[in-house]
Amino acid sequence: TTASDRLVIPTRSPNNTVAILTLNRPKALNALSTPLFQALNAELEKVEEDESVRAIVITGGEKVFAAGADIKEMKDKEFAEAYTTNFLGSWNKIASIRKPIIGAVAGYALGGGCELAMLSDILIATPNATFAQPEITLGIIPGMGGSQRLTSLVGKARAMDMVLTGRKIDGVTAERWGLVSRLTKEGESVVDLAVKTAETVAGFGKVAVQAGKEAVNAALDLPLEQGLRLERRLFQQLFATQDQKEGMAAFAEKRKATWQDK
Ligand code: CO8
Repeated sequence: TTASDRLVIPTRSPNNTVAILTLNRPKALNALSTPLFQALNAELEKVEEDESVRAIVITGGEKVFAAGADIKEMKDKEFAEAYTTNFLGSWNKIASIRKPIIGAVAGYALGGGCELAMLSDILIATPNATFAQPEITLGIIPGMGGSQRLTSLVGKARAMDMVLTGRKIDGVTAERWGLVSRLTKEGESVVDLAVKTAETVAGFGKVAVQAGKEAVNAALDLPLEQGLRLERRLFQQLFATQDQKEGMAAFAEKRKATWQDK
């Protein structure tokens, strides 16, 4: 296979610390077929295990993120098969990745594409990107967090509006609603901005970064009291790391910290 028939193309940032995974099914607007998801999961597993990777960018490039699950693949599915083979259940893999994931969205992020984008830890988009949960127009509903994560991110009224009307929102609105944290400026590449952001994260100690990700994600799952307890525990545990000693010594000595990842 050549690079152009790979469904997910893995590359690296110039300093090698950021793995960039580019969805590559342009003729189908990166529709998320089972083979594409298998390829993405395989790449995620590789980069999760690779010590040199400190942050991950997931993108479809500068034109389209993903126009949803593959409708042609789903069209004739029956309940028994979908249920017993756990159809699309492996999409959840990405939620178990401990390294920080930065999503870079240009163009369509629809249905499963919007849900995949929301699974990023930090989401970056172009102002004219398109986010929607159009499943209702196909006689279904979101299946990978579009009714759950979206509601935590944007609140009930907006999530209900998107899920029940299939309404499209642009990147500017997505940023205003809190789905996206940064927008590209005129002429700026969304992948470059995501890589730059990923490099910033990759420049910090691995232990603290992982703890920060774990703690923020806990806020979406746990009641406040339990979330605060988890945060406090992780916070206190970081005082057992050399990176805490180094980070604070570097501040006192007015120099840049050198992280040990331990
Ligand atoms: N699945 C399969 N093929 C697709 C998809 C898709 N989701 N989206 C686009 N394509 C294909 C088109 O069929 C077309 O192929 P061909 O050239 O062979 O006809 C090619 O991509 C280009 O698309 P268009 O010609 O339609 O391009 P346009 O620029 O005219 O339109 C749109 C772009 C508006 C994005 C349009 O393609 C569209 O509406 N696509 C479908 C969007 C959609 O409804 N997505 C939601 C899918 S449902 C879903 O994601 C459920 C997720 C549940 C997750 C469950 C996990 C457990």
